[in-house]
Amino acid sequence: MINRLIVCAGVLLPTFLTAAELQFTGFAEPPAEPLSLWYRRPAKEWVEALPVGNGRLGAMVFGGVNQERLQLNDDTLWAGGPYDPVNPEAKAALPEARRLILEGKYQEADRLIGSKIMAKPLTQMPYQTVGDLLLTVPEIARIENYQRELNLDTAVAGVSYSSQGVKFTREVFASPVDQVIVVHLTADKPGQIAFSAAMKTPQQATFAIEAGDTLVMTGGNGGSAGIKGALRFQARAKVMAKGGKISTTGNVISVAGADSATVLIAAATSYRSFKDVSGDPQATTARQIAAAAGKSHQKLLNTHVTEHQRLFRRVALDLGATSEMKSPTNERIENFAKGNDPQFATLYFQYARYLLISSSRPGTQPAGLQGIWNDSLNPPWGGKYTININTEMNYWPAEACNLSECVEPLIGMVKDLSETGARTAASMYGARGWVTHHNTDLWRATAPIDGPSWGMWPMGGAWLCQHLWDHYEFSGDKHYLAEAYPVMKGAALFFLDTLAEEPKHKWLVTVPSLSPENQHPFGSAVCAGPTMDSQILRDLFTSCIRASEILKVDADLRQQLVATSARLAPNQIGQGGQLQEWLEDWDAKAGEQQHRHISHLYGLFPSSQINVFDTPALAAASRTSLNTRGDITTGWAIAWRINCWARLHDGERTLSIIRHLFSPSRTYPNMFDAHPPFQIDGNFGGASGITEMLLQSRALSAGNAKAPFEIELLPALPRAWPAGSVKGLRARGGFEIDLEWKEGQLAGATILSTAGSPVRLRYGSTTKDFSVSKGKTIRWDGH
Ligand code: FUC
Repeated sequence: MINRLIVCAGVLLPTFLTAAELQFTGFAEPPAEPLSLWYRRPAKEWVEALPVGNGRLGAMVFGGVNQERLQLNDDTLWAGGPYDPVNPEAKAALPEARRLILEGKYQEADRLIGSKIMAKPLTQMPYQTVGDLLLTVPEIARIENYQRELNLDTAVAGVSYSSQGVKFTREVFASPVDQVIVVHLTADKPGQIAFSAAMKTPQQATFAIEAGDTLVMTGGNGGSAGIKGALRFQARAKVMAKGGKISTTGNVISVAGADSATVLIAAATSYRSFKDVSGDPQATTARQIAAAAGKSHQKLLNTHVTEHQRLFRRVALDLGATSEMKSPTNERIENFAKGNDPQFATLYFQYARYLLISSSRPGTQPAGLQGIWNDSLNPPWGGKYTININTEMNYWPAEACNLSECVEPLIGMVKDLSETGARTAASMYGARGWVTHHNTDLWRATAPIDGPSWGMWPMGGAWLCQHLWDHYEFSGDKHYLAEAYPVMKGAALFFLDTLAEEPKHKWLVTVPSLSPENQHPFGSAVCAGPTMDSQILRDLFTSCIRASEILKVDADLRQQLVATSARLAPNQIGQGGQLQEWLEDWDAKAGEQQHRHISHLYGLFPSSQINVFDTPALAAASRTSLNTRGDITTGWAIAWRINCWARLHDGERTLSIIRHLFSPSRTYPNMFDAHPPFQIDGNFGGASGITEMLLQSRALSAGNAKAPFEIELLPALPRAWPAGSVKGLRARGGFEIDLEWKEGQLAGATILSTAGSPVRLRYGSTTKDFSVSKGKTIRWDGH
């Protein structure tokens, strides 16, 4: 009997079977909640473990039987301390760098930028792990019906199995309300819970036990690239048991013979802001643990679930379901491309919403390259904020997927950057306003890093400002706009002071800059006026113009922005029919024809300044560029292409690219996106792409009082999703949309106005204008 079941498991789970696991028997059923990730084996690799988080604190849950590993993160534990990396030689060297570029001497310019303009140090500070909490369970010989799951609807990770007639369960969640991670262990027979708890870390730290039941790890962060560590941190784990006995040996706490047990975990650093590290992690963690310990496990769970569902349940998606949804998640990833599993796309979409809720909440740091989940002191690319695409992509689904609050940490970071970036604008460029280049970190460093081909790009802040404007367009909240406008205006002022006239057409261009991170044919990436920069500036100036009108301020500046906008380099179509990536038609001669970045397609997505209705020739040129670039690339770059093809209304091509993303080479067993390595942007970009297939919204040209916004329904629905529904998506202009479709056609849409703006609805070639007051709904069937 047992052998037969083992063979059965072996067939289904070839990737996880090892000799040590031959003791797993039985066959767990899928969880009742369809929005769950689940597995029949514990995680071995980190990318098999399941993430929980409350925006600030994160844990990766491995679900081991003889040892549970919780790998812990605090989103303010980074290396280093407050610093300003601007190169003091940069300002004097910039005029020469500009001159060399405008004369076409790119390699000379590159060398000068490399030696005099790049930041010191040349790299920023990495995001780091707190360490692990390990719960070691006495050896269990035989495991039946093992199951490990992450319920996206409750934000609880669970493990369950039976051994020798006892059923064990483990539950882990990170409460945004109580600011602790809670681990709850139970058995269905009394006196069965036994384990030893210990902590470990690669950080410099000491360990102690307080009050006989609390592990305390106290440490300081390390330095990096010559910047000294300035943070102190503490992690605490309080062990509580019902029945049984708690004892300690060295720095280990053991529980024996208990009916159930709860472990409360808190972590904090002394970070208060990018310029203040005077916090008291000892007081914070002690207070959080004491407060949580005064509540029952059930109470902690209930408030956690209620707060999670307040955000998570705003959107419901149904793309159809097949029997494939009954398989464990790792098998669904293996089979997606060749099977028919539309519910997996729903799961991927909702997982991204779960990940954003869990990694970016009001008051926390924004989600970085790995969200908040990282087990290393030196993760890939420092686990930082790469703002030439990756951080922006993290927030692409936020507004449309009804998670506006989750954008708050990003807005907070942009405000910080407007402060540090003002220093960089003044001391590096002698300019007003503020600037950031292609990366930033916890300390809000803004000078160009890594090397001229990556860092010499002054547009990071300007692109991020688009998220500030989006936050207004989706909400219509003028009070918020009044706060955001000075930051947007500061970004614009920098360019008014630094744009240069290029000699050929007299257009105003950024210089030095580059088209992220693509080398042009002349031995460098540095250049003047790459297409993306002009597109971003057109959006930045337009949003500043609109905001100043709405707020009735800065009439003179507005005129200047209108005049400068008109002199920006236009989008151009090259000899090959492609959208030109640069000022000159260099595309066909650029070294990497299939480069992962598609920066010049910023205009198509996330911007809508190129679209199939108003600029059909540019949309066609974008299609040519996309075809040259190809579909198969890194995780995030696949996700960008998905959004672009949805904007081009090609549902079949969009789904075919989704199949590349939802495959084992780009989706790890825990559904984290694989660049590879793990980078969370692909998760968010993928969810945004699914949204764009169902709904797109854009502002129409200013002054269209009858319909300042257009919402397009089902613009890129593939044949494989013939029937379905979505509830709760949001659109620009302040709308919340439910829609249903059958046999590939719109069945009906309900549009709630939350800002009282008129709107044009579009389905296929049919459009209809509506005026609707705030709080009222429109029902439309597309005719
Ligand atoms: C950009 C990309 C890389 C990677 C890094 C974090 O530099 O070009 O592919 O995603 O960011």
